[in-house]
Amino acid sequence: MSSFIVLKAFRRKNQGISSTMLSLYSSSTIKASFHSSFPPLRSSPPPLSVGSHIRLVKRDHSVAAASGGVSMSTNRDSHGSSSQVAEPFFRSVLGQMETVYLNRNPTPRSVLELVRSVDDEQLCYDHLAFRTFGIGGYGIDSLASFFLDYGYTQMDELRFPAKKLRALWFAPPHASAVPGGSGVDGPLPRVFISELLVEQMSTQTQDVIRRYTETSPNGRKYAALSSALGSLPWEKPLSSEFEQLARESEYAAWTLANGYALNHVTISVHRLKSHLNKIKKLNQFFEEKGFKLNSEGGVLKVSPDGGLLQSSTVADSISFKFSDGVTKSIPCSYIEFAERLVLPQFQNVPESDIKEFHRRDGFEVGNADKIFESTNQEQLSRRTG
Ligand code: OOG
Ligand code: NI
Repeated sequence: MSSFIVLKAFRRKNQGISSTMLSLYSSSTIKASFHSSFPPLRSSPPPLSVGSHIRLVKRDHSVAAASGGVSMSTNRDSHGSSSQVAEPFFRSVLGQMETVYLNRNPTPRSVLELVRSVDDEQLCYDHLAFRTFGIGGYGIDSLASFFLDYGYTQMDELRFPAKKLRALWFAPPHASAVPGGSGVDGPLPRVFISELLVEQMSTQTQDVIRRYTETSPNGRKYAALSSALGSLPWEKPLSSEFEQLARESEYAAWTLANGYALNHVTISVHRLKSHLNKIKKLNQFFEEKGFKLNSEGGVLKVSPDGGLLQSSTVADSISFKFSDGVTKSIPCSYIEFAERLVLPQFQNVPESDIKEFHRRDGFEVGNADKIFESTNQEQLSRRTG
């Protein structure tokens, strides 16, 4: 048994006798839970990068202690044993979120069709992304609870002070994907949820957001349902209120009108099998076909470590009927591409043995900051180059 132990403390509201439970994770459990595709148990811990240890601690909200010999462990990830939402149900909710998204957004629909026409093997989603209002219980947590109940784990926080946003991403549990399954039937995607720091907005903007969230305070309990149905959990706004928000924050206006609807899905580029499995080739392919890619800071967004490469289309517009009867064309959703390169410590692993955990994980503030602009009016009204 390994000497690395993570002590996890969590509270259970509905438990009468013991309100606090401690569970101990041995490193082998961590290996299984740290990423969906860690290899079978090995006698030594996996070669974690410096940042990984910190992430583990953060991820479990726990205290890491180096004390050996404790064999009590809970494998939250073993199939079905502790997930509090059944897999078929979980996947069908994701499928409904995707259906709403595909019905509203023709560009993501054609992008997916085109990729499938070239690459007819498995198409995997790297992540799903959502936006929220960080106020009155409507923030990240309102939607995250659905993913946490399925066994997702909270990972890093990203901050965007200029945009008055913060985000968290969540790693999927180790789940037995349908072999060869694509999209929501494939390997479970990461989840990226952001929230507007509402208290930092002007009083006029806060007033509008509070008006909608406070008059439907229980809407926050149905975030996942709202997303799967594509219905706002609050009343339809006035066009003037949408305009008021749009002047201050494009994100705020988007969220007021689109609510919990899927903001984008991201195609896992490196997991494609054709020549499109290099993001530069994929970008070129779509630009040649006349698709408009988000050009903010350059079409290709590269993390400082060089390992995470991202690009995205510009959001589609949708005709939205406001409560005052005014109909406007407003930004809806987009599709993203992400290529994760093999980490330096795994450079000598044979290509056929490369798994997702060998690659750059997580997100990058600098990339994300520019990807947010995919729904910005400036990008939408840009002419194709
Ligand atoms: C999210 C933008 C950031 C990423 O992968 O870094 C992002 C959004 O537009 O809501 O998707
Ligand atoms: Ni994204």
